[in-house]
Amino acid sequence: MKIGITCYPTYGGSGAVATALGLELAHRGHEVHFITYAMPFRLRGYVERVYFHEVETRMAHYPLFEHFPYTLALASKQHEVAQREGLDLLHVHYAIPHATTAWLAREMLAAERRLQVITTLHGTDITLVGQESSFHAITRFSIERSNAVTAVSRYLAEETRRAFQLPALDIPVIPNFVDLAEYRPREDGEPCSGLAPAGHRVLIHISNFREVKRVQDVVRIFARVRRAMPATLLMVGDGPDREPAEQEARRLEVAEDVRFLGRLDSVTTLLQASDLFLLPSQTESFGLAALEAMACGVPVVASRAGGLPEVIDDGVTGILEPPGSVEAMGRRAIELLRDPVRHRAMAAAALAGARRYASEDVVPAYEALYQRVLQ
Ligand code: GMT
Repeated sequence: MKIGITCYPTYGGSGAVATALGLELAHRGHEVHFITYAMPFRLRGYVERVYFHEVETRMAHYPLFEHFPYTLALASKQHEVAQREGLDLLHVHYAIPHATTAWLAREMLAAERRLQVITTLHGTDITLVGQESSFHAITRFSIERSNAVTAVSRYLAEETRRAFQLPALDIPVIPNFVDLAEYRPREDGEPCSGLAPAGHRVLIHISNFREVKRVQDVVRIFARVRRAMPATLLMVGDGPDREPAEQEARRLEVAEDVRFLGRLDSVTTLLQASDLFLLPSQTESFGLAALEAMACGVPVVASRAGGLPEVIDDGVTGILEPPGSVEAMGRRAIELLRDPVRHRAMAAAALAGARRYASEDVVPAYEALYQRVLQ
């Protein structure tokens, strides 16, 4: 098949999933065309059957456009690539604006031939952006006009039907997936990372530091752990709440043991060096970063919110507490870290839990959906 993929190329779960999917599909013999404004952050170097088409984000010397109409440029590029490369389908990740521009591209091509549009919903496109009054109607419209819509968790499928009053809409759940060859526990004998002083337990958080991630809670949970034992917190990523998190670390007098590492493309070595992953988000449709941690044998302390309970089994593969319950998350993290036998058992269960989401088992579900839509 010839598949066009549009996603946000920046640091975030939906772009990571879309890129991993494209690479897996190419590996399985399909031709994949990424259409977006920058090279997706996990797409690096030449890969056979993978192409990147850059969308313009500005126009020189045209003062009328105070705000460049990126969505129109994207729709035009999707149409152009679909026509020139003979794409069978456009698979767009994150509804706004990608499902809308894909619909436009399909309409532009309609006189010549059919182009199928598949939209994968990832989370905040439904739970935050799509429910803003300025986007609600167009999100609903674009979802309804897609030839197929998938969601990354049962929670998100249900929330979509509820928020857009589409009770009968078929939304197959195709969960996020992980490459178990890349995300795997550190093997005995592999060198340690030297990320923390000897004797320190290592806690880690990875995100885009947006409000929904509650990164200050990450620091608060860590501060409790730090008072109980020597520990280091690795903060990976960047975004609007990085500065407040740094301030919180100083206020709680743990700044010395919190390392802000910024955005990193590859996080496997860091995960492999960690004892706990912290994800106390307000909500999470799935929690891809949690899955990647589990695949490295790292138990996750997370919020009992959104789709996280579908990924993490409380008390077995990780710890779940309501969003904002810093005290309970900190207490249970300390109990776990103080009990090496339980920690080992939970790490092994986390790894086993992650195996349910192996890329080789999940990617064929997308291929089957493409085939169904194309018939
Ligand atoms: O979580 C983010 O801030 C990034 C966002 C995205 O769209 O890039 O992530 C969403 O999609 C991920 C991939 O499907 C999910 O694993 C995340 O849970 C989801 N984020 C939220 O629902 C907050």
